[in-house]
Amino acid sequence: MKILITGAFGQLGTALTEALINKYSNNSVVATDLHIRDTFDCETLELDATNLEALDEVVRTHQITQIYHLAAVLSAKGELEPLKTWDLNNSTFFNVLEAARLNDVRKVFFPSSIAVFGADARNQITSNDFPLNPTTVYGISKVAGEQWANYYNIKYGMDVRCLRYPGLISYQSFPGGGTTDYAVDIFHKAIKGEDFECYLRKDTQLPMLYMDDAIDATIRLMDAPKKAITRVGYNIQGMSFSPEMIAEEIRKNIPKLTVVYNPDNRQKIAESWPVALDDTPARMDWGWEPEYDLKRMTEEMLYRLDQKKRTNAFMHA
Ligand code: VAH
Repeated sequence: MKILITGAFGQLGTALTEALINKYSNNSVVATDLHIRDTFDCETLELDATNLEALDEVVRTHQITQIYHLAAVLSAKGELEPLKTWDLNNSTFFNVLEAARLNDVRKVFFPSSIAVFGADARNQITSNDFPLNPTTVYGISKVAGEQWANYYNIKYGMDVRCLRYPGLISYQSFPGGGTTDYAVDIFHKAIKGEDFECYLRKDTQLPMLYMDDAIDATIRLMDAPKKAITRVGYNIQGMSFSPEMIAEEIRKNIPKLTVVYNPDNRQKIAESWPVALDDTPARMDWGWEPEYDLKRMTEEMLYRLDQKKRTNAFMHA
């Protein structure tokens, strides 16, 4: 087992790289990103996934057997430069698929997103088979990614699997350029006793997932026997909440938290996404079962961030 991760220093990559090292071993993981900001307890390389030759060489020389392709521009940042986002998100995934095909890498993981759906999905619990009508470049690139994954599976017998992640909430690192980033930022402000300015309306409900559950789902999906897999893209969610719902939950622990609502361009993106997802196929096919609801996730996030705050204070004392 030799796993290559692209985008290893992103919000998902940071947690997933650690989890894969713990599950397999530090010799089984090669963590890469465009810029190396720190090092994991495994081989850590600088890699530009837009460069097929460089990617092909890493796959070949490290005898990679699985690739987790996490590098991508997220929804909000992606709307600032649509064509560049389309080019980057798609050329990197093409390179991963081609490097995998040319080096007989059988298994590839591609992170899809609730962004594959459009505003017509917003008035119900969105089923896995609901029509995909994305209205962000990020969402369009995720639909294209799922379709290309299906093409390589059929044409070349590869085993590319995708999860449609909701907003991810984690304490290990900040998200970057997403529409759901508020759900992480609010915890950091609450822990510091600062007011929080929210860029979404207080009643904008979205599907969300605590990172531990996202990691569990990813590893469970990739470990599942091929015969259990009935589709390329799986809906998953842990909970569904709005800014005022998470603020209320945090106030059970930090009563003074003040939130000011100042919607910006991300409001329109959020309103084009589902309120909640039906993840029955993931539950039926490979045993998906979230552990964290809003209450437990809030308690865990506040505990972890408070721990980090105390550690930092001690380190700088
Ligand atoms: C984003 N966090 O906001 C990502 C995610 C469901 C949202 O894909 O773009």
